[in-house]
Amino acid sequence: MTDLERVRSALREQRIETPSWAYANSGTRFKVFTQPGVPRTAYEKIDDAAQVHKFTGVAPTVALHIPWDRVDDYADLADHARAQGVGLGAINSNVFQDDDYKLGSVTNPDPGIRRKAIGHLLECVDIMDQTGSADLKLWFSDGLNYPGQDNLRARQDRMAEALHEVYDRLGEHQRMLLEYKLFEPAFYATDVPDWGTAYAHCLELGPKAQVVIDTGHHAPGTNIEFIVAFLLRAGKLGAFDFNSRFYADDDLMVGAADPFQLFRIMHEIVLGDALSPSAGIAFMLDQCHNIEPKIPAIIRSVLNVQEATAKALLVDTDALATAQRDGDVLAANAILMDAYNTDVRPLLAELRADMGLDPDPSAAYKRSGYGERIVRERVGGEAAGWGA
Ligand code: AOS
Ligand code: ZN
Ligand code: ZN
Repeated sequence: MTDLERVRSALREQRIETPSWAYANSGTRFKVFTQPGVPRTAYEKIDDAAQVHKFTGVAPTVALHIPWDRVDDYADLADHARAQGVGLGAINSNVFQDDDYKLGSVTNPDPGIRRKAIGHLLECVDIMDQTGSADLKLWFSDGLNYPGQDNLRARQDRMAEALHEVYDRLGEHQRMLLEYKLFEPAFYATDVPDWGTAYAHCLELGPKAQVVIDTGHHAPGTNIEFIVAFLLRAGKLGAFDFNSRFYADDDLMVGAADPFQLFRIMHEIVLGDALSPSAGIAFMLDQCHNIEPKIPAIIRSVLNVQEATAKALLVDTDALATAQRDGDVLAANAILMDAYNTDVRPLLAELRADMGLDPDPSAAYKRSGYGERIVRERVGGEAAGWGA
């Protein structure tokens, strides 16, 4: 296989999972801007996700969020997805949107509230059994606003206890993906604030527990590709939540704020041989499109991830290893920058044509008329949950 064939086949194999909530209305704490044509049900969110896959060819699964995507019959939802040409992906739990969780969910000082939260997480595993999903994605908003508010160490014990109970419920082919976030909604201390904490809990739990890196969940200036390299080496990187941030957890389209960072992340993925679906890393988007149309924004994000991946695949790794061994700092950096500065759009357009797709997914989606059709046919969209 020539180098270019290797690049093409890796790109053809790439899989990006889109989040159901990115298709619905969302906003900030100040305002949820409703858009005409947004999905009213989980079924319609899947229909929209299917459009993204139809035009990009690399987004065959959609992540669900419980309770936002609660339905009576999850097997039926999975059948619906299959009929649209997509599958159901990770199940995202929600222990942050209930009055009971004001002081925390699984780390709450009240054992009754902890029980309720764990009950929800176990219910999510029941749902996975019905949808055939392999991944339970956990993000906890648990934390403190004021020093002294609760016992930091006791909260770690409660977290570990809850995670253990849920871990023990996982089926043979299911895993737990633990997401960390520096701050928000807690502003003094978060119970899973960073990759180190998530890693330590996952290590204690066992092989079915892995860390999720949400690219918007770090302090400014954090070297995310270092975290990628570290977790990959330890076999503890489970998934990404891709998005862009300028300030905090902005949830903007991935690759919009810092395409170079996305490239550096994908370079570590390529070096770690972790791009192929068989490597088991879930490349998910976690975005909210508050002012831009949703399906085109998700298509844009998928294309941005593809472009960063293509550039990462173009890095001459042999030459890079030689330059690194020789201590040739400038040559090594130039090799990386050469790949980053390559315009990969023609390569991707050609690849899409080979895959029987339109070379320009954004234009093809626009031409399809789907956007106008959903505006005509859907009245009264539901909010994704944030600030709703
Ligand atoms: C929250 O900030 C996180 O990014 C989670 O991934 C969250 O669960 C997701 O955005 C929607 O559920
Ligand atoms: Zn996330
Ligand atoms: Zn987030």
